[in-house]
Amino acid sequence: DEWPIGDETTWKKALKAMEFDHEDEQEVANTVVRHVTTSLARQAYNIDTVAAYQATALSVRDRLLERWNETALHHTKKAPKRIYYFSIEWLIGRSLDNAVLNLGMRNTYESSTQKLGFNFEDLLNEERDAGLGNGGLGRLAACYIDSMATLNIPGWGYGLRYNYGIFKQLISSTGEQLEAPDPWLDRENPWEIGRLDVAYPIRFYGRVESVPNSDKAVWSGGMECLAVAYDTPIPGFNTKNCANIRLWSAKPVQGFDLNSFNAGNYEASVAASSEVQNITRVLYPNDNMYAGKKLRIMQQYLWVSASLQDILRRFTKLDLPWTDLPDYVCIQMNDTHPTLAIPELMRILIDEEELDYNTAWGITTKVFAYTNHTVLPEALERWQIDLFESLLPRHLQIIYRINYDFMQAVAKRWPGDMDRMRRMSIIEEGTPKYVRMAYLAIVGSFKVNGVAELHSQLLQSTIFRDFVEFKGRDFFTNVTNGITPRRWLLQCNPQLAALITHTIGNDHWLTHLKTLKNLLPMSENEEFRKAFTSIKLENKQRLADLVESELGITLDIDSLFLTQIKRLHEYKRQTLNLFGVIYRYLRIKQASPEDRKKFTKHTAIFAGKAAPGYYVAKLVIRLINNVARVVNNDPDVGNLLKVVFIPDYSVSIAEVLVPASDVSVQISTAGTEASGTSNMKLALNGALLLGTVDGANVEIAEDAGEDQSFLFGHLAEQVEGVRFTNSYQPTPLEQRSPELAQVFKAIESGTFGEGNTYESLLKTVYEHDYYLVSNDFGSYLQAEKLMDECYLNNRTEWTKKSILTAFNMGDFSSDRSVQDYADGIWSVEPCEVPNPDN
Ligand code: B1N
Repeated sequence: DEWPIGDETTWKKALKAMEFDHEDEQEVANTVVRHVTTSLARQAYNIDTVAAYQATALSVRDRLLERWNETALHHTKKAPKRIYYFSIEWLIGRSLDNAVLNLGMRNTYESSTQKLGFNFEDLLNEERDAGLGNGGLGRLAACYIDSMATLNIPGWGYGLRYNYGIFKQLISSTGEQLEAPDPWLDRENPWEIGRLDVAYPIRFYGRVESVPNSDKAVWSGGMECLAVAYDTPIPGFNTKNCANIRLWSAKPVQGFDLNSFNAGNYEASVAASSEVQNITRVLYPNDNMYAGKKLRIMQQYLWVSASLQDILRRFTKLDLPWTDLPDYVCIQMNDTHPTLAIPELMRILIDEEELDYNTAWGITTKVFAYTNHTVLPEALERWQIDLFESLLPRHLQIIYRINYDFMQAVAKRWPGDMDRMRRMSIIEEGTPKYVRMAYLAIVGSFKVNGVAELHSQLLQSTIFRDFVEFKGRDFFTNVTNGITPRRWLLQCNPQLAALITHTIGNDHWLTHLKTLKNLLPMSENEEFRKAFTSIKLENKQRLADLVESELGITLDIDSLFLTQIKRLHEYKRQTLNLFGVIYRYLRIKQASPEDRKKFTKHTAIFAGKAAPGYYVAKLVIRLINNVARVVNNDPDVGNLLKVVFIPDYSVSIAEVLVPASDVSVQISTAGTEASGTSNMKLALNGALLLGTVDGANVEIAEDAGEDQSFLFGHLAEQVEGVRFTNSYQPTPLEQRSPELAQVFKAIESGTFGEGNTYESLLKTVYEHDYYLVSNDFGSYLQAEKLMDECYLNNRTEWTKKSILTAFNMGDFSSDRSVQDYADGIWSVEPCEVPNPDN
C-alpha cells in the first residue's frame, strides 16, 4: 500500500501493535481492561457490572471498527453498486450479544469476562435497547441490514437518531398503560460513532424564484439547520464485511438567525436554535397510523435530504456523468416515509447540478424502489398542501410538474377518462388538497413490492389497481418478509441452536436456513424429540421465572403457552384472543370438578404497546390486565388458566418470549396484516400457528404443512361482504355469536371491574364490527378446540408438529428476502472484503 504521509515504519509498527489473537482470552481481557482505565477513566479492580458492560462493549466496538474501515476501503477501491435502505425506524434492540456472535467471538468474550469476575449474561442485561422503531417495520429494517452485511451486499441504512425512542410502557394499578420517555442515550451509547464533521445543511420554508429559460429555480431564505451523522456498524455473520446504519441528528447552524445577531439579540438566536433540535427529539409512536404532523414531515425531509447529499457526495468522487447514477446507487424506500427523496433528488439535479428536468427525471426514476407495508387507509400518508407548500415550496412545484406529466400520460392512454385521472392524481383535489405519497412513490420508482404473497396480490387488486393497468404487472412484485436467524434463533435460543448444530455437525444452516429441512426426519427420532422438548421446557421456565419475579404470577410450564406479541391495534384483534380467554374462564367456572380435568391448561401471554392517542387499544390493555387479575386469583381456576400481560414489550423481551412459546397467535382480520414477522420468529422456534388466512401466515402454514397449523376465520375475499352485512343488515350479537354474547354479559356485569369502563370497546363489536370479531369468534373457538385436543391427548404428536414447523421455516430467513431484493429489484452483486484467514 502507498504511504501518503510521515514515516512508513512508524505507521506500520503502530498498526502492527494493534493486532492480537482474537481467540486468546488474555488478549481480549487486555482490551477490556484498557477501556476500563482509559475510555471509562476508572481504576482497575474498581468496576461494577455497568462499567464492565461498557468496557466490554467498547472492546467489541474496536473489532467492529476494524471491519468497518476495511469494508469502506474495499468498497472505495472496487466502486460497486451500493444499496441504500431508507427507513424512518430502526428497531435494533441490544447489540453486544449479536455482535460477538456475528464476529465468532462469543466464547472468547464470555470466558474472558468470566476471568475478570463477571457473568457474561449479567453484562448483556446491562445494555439498553435501541428502540428506534414501533414494531414490524422498524425491526424488518434491522433484520435486513444484518442480512445485507452477511451476504456481503454493499449496503447502508439511513435513518434518524431520535433522542427518545419508543416510549417506556408502565402499567398503573388500574391496569392502564402509562407512557414514560425512553432516555436511551442517557448512558453513553458505545455502538455509535458521532461524525460531527459529516454534516449537511437542510432548509425549510423560504421562497422560490424561477430562473428564466431553464428548469432551474433558486430556493432561498427560510430556516436552515444541519443534519449531523452518527454511524452504527453492523457486522455480518461469518464474514469480514460490516454494514453501516447512518442516523441523522438535527443541529442548529451556528448563528443561523442572522437577524437576531444583527439586532444584538443573542438570547433569541439561541432559543430559536433549540427549536431545531426538536426535529430529531422523538420517534412518533404510531404504528400503522398516519398523523399528519408538521414535525414529522420535517423529520422526513431532514433525513432524506441529508442522506441524498451524503450519497451524491460519495458518487461525485467517482467522477462519472449523472446519467450513470442508477448503475451505482439504488435506494429502497421502507414505506412512503422517505418519498420526499424523489422530489429532493430532482431538486438537487435540476437546481444545483443544473440538469434539465427530463434528464433528471430519467435518472431519478431508475434509482428508487418502494416497499408498501400496509393497505389500511388510515395508515396511508397524505400531506396537506398548505403545510407542504409553506415548508417545502420548491418540492411542491416539482411534484406539480411530476403530476402534470403523469396526468398527461394517463390522459393519452385513457382519453377523456376524467374519473380515472381524479383517482390516480398525485394531488387529491378537495378542500383541503393533499399530496398522496404512495402515488408519488409509485410514479417515481422503478419497482414496487408488497411484503407477503397475499398482501402483494391485494395491493394490485385494491389500492394500486389503476397503477397496475398503467405500469403493467411486472412493475409490481412480491418480496415476502424474513427475519435474521442469527438473532431469532442463535442468540435468543442458544440451546436449540446448539442442538441443531450438534445434530448436523456444523453451523452452515445459520446462513443457509433452508438446509434445516434435512432435519425433518428427526421428528421421528425419540431421543431428538426428548432433547427438543426439554429445551422448550427450559425456555418456558426462564420466562416463568421472569414473570414470577416481575409480576408475582406463578406459571405452570406444563400448560400451553399461547403468545400474542405485537402492537395493540383493532385490526390485530387482541380482543378475539382476550374474549376467548374470558369464554374459557366462564366455562371453567361452570364446570364440575370432574369436568375441569378435561380442560387443556392455558397460559395466555400478551405483550405490546398502544399508541398513546389510541383510546380503544388502550382499553384493551386495561381489560387484559383486569381479566388477568381476576382469573389468576380465582381458586376455582387454579392452573387451568393464567393470563399475563408483560409490560414494556421490546426486542429484548421478545428474545425471551419467542423461544418459550408453544402457540403463535396471529389472528388479524384477513387482508389487514400485510405480513407479520413475529409469526416467523415464533414458528422458527417451534410454536404452532393459531391464525387467520392473512399475511405471511399463509406461506408459513403452507411450508410448515397444513397439519401443523390451526387456521380459522373468514377469508380476505369474504371480508367486504361480511362488513356490508354487519353495517347494513345488522343482526343482534346474540345471533352472530351466542358465545361472545355471554362474554360481553360477563364484562358488562362487572366481573372484571366496573362494567361500563369497557363500553366503547364493546360498542365497536356490537355496532359495525368492522374487524369481524363476532363473525370469526365461533371458528376461533373451533380451532382452539382442535389444538387443545392435540396437546392434551398426544404430546408426542404435538412435539412432532413443533419440530416440523421449526425446520420448515427455511424460507423465512431475511437472507432469502434480501437475496430476492438483490436479484429481483436491486440488480446488485456481493462485494466481499477479502479475508486472509480463508
Ligand atoms: O410492517 C411489517 C409487517 O410485517 C406488518 O404486517 C405491517 O403492519 C408493518 C406507519 C407503519 N405497516 N405499516 C407500518 C409503521 C409506522 C408508521 O408510522 C406505518 N408498519 C407496518 C413489516 O413489513
